[in-house]
Amino acid sequence: MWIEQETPVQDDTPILSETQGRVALVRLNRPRQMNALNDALMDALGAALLGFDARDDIGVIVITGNDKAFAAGADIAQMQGAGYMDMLHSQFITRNWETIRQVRKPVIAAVAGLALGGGCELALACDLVLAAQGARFGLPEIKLALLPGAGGTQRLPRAIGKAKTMDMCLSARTLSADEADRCGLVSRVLPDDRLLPEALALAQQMAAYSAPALMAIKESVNRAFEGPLTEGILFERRALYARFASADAQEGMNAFLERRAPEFSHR
Ligand code: CO8
Repeated sequence: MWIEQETPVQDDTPILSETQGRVALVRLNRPRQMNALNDALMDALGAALLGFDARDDIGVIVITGNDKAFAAGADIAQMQGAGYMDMLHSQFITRNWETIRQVRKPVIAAVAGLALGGGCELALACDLVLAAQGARFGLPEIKLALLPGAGGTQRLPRAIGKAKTMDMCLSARTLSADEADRCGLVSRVLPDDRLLPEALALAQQMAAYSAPALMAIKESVNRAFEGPLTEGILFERRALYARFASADAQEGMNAFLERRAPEFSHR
């Protein structure tokens, strides 16, 4: 039985996690602070993601928040009073956000409520973003005289283009789920009460596919954002060739031709 969708009771645990089958669900759990992303939460999230990524019995990870907030951004109370040297020496953001980039398995963000600032950037760092109809996305750092610092100015234009990114970052305008969907920030929009069930069902569907094939696709798609097209195409071709060394690809093709369901060993 998965954690219910309503706002969980806050305790000292900044994230809650559980597994069912080959799917791990990680819930951000600072409801009284709208899931503001302090160090304790980001440390715990990074550890959970890397832990699930290392497990052979987990294929897909889902990150969610609660009905009101996926996450309302960096914890402003934690940042208040910090100076440049504090940021520099403590490697603010770098110290506990880079873990997300190390995760090789697919990560789905299931976003209800507000995804603001670092919360929006966290969703952008995931591979698929499923949004509840009532979700809102924004980068309101300009209101604090700050700027998005966890990839927002870099990942967002790659996802939705310069015009919408400038609007969001310079005016702090938030996007509805439907507008975010039209822009390409969101993979799918779902009725509010269907968000988590649909996200988990999608995760179960994906987790039944070959894990190394999923990882190869994720790695290859991410290459599209990191270098020239020629290099990306070459990387993709090599990744395809490598699939032919896998038991799963042989099984997938055999099963198709034998008109039966494949039995993947995730090898
Ligand atoms: N940090 C800390 N506490 C927060 C945050 C936050 N980002 N957002 C909300 N809270 C707290 C409030 O202080 C309040 O606490 P309390 O009850 O103790 O006073 C509680 O959550 C509820 O908030 P509100 O009373 O304000 O609730 P409303 O429904 O009226 O408003 C909003 C909700 C719209 C989310 C509003 O709280 C808000 O605007 N929050 C700030 C959003 C924001 O500016 N986010 C960007 C932060 S900067 C950032 O993310 C930089 C990114 C850098 C990378 C990330 C590094 C970790």
